[in-house]
Amino acid sequence: TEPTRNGVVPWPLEDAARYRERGWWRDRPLGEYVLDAADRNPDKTALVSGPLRLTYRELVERADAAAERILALGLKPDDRVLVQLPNDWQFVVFALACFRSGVIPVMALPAHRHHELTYLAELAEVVAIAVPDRIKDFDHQALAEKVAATAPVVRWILTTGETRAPAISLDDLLAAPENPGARERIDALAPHPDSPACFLLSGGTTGLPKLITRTHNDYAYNVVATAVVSGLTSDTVYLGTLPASHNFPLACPGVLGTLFVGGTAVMLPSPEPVRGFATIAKEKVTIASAVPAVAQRWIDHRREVGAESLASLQVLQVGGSRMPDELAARVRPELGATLQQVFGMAEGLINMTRLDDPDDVIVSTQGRPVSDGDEIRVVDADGKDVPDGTPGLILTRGPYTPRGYYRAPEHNERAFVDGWYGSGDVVVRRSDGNLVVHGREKDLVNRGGEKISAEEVENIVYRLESVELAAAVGMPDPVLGERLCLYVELRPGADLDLETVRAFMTEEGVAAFKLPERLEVLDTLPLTKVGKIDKKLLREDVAGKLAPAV
Ligand code: J2J
Repeated sequence: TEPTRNGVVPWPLEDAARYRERGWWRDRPLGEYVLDAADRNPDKTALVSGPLRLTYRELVERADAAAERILALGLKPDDRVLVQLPNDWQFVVFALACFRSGVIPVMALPAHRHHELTYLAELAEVVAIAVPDRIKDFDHQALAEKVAATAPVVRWILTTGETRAPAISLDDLLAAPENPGARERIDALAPHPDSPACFLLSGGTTGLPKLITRTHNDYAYNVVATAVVSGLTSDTVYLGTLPASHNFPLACPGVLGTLFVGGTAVMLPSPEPVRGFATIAKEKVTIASAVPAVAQRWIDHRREVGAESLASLQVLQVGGSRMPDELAARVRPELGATLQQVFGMAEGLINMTRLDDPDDVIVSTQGRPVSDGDEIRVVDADGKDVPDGTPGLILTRGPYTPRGYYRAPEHNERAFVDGWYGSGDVVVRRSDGNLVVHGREKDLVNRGGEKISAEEVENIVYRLESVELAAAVGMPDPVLGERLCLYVELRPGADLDLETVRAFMTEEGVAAFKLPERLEVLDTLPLTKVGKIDKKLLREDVAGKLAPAV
């Protein structure tokens, strides 16, 4: 193997050689694919966001001008920037400027607060933070200032909208250039295709999320392979409503896939159906992606408003958490679109149902890998392969599945075995190759697609003096699939209620989606034979309490 390049755990040389030979790695940085699309059709609309529409020419001119401006500011190729931008044009132009200049965006979520951002800023040693001025009544610029104060490497805060000194206006950095001529100069800086294009956050199980380095080579192939399977063409109009820093809307095929093929990407900050449907009708959206809870809301909304507004929608991609078969069966009849189930992970592997699969596959499986280069094993607890039809843990490796997390050698030893990444998902492989997700053996709660690490929540809750023992578990929820329930055992004489826990976690700067939604106080938490808290029992306990009384 080669030495690590900027935190990337390298693929073994023979695998890398095969990936190149097969044409999966094309040794081109991400930005070039978008420039190609722009050269083919410069006047086509590339990006729509609220009132703003950018053609391909305008998009790449802005991105290259922005690349020059951020370099002039003092950022250098391979520097990391923490990006916490909502789904708006600035996200896309800034990401593209980073890909062009070799500056590496670290993809944080708008929901993150100082607990998450401080950690990410320090781990990735970011030199800048890009935030909106505010979202609703939350002041993101103040948040960025707070993070910068504790992370000494941060030199710049870049803010959209109303910018207060010392922050710098991101809107100015991303503005249309007066003299569009940056392209050749930026071309000359083309990042090495094996260097990181961006850092994604793992929906991991450890105390704090791991960072996933995605190289230009691997990520471009992720985009290209999924764009083929999702049938993207230059006629595609893609609606991005999930937070664009998630792998799914960003690159599976998402916004990047759309821009690679010369389609139109439409950004919406929320999947709320009234505006969502109006946007689909106005822009003649052909494909959108959603988590199951959003698909459910759209189906409910469509019952109220009729079908007209969705006439253009051909494909609805759904993934992030397990879609119940009953819900999957309603997509085609009620929304008039082909359902594409997506079982993916920011760590790489993407499975998708094919658009022309039989109904049975589309409705009751989570699809199969998008690339011939994806290798999959399904194994038992001892790591032995199980036959098709038998549930087991999925292991995977391939041309767009990195071989390790950023700066996490110890964790990598457990999560990657001989290059095989174990996501902790329990799946059944059918004889036709399609996977069905049965459950998981990892300690996280999947709240409608947002992943919550139980350990992360517990670590914070242990800071409460009243808490002797804590266990965060998932409880079933009809809409989100799961929500977070916190079990605690208290110190003698102490008491605690849910509001106190939530207020404390908010004070600690934890993203709101990680706050427990139910608290159970027990005299003693049940332990397993080896003395660990018996979470299986707790999950059953809360599920029993929630089940409707017969
Ligand atoms: C069951 N569980 C699923 C599905 C993901 C596309 C789609 C999703 C993600 C994503 C992504 C699931 N049914 N259809 O990155 O590009 C759970 C699994 C998996 C974890 C990964 C993409 N689709 N999951 O959700 O990195 O447990 O990526 O291991 O956030 O989500 O989470 P994440």
